Amino acid sequence: MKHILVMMSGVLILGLLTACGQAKQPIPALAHESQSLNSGGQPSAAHHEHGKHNESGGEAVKQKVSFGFTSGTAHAGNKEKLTIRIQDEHEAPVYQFRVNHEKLMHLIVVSRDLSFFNHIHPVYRGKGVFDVDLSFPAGGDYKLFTDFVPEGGKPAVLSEWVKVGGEARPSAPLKADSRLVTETEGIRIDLTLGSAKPNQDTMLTFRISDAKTGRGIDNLQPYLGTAGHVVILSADAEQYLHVHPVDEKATGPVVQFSTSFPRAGLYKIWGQFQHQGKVLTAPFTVEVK
Ligand SMILES: [Cu+2]
Repeated sequence: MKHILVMMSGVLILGLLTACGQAKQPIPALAHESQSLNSGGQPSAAHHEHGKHNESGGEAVKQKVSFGFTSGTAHAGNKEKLTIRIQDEHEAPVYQFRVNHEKLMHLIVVSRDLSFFNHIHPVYRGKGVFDVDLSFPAGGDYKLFTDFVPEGGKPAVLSEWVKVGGEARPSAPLKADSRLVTETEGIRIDLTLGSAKPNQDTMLTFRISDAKTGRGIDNLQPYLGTAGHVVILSADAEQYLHVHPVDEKATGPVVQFSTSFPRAGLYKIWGQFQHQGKVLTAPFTVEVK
């Protein structure tokens, strides 16, 4: 249980941080502040992976995120402006971020039942503050994950739950797909999972084809600088993985990702690819035994 609490902290142990030693500035309080709890040098629940490469180690520096809505409280169906503030352990802003897959920050938004998924890119306004317009389909709890690389530091994923007002939708309990196939924009995407055992390398193989003809699509475009992106969340949204292809220059019909699931249970997987200017998002639910 303690382990899980540590993972819920939404704070990563990170490498060297260039913003250290910056003068403290008064920071307006924002809602949903994620406090740092993690100090044990444990790998966090969040992993950012490139092929089989895992980032870890380095000098421990804590960072935290605060999320706030300009409207005060977000409401379903409205266009909301979300402000994201990244601070170091002394509550000084983190000033510099590295471009990672063409963006300074990636934001993943999911509903509690993981039926809703959004991957967007906040704009950097300086002094550790990003903002982005977004909207929520229904009232309820949503988890926000910011994915970024502080200059001179390690890739970070900080997350927090936020409440959204408005009528809630009945939540759909997650269950493993009987067939790992989905269709979007006239494109069929099949997923084949290698033997998925907790903490063992597993290959995710996506095959992208024309839904009508079955012909393999071999002219995928790079999406954010690589052949595809995969985001994986455990059913409780505590385990977050962002994986990039083994061959970042692949153009289809097959794109492979290597990862490992941290423990047994249900996971939702979103594969994202780009074809003819359109981003294809393919959701799957799998069970790791
Ligand atoms: Cu992104």
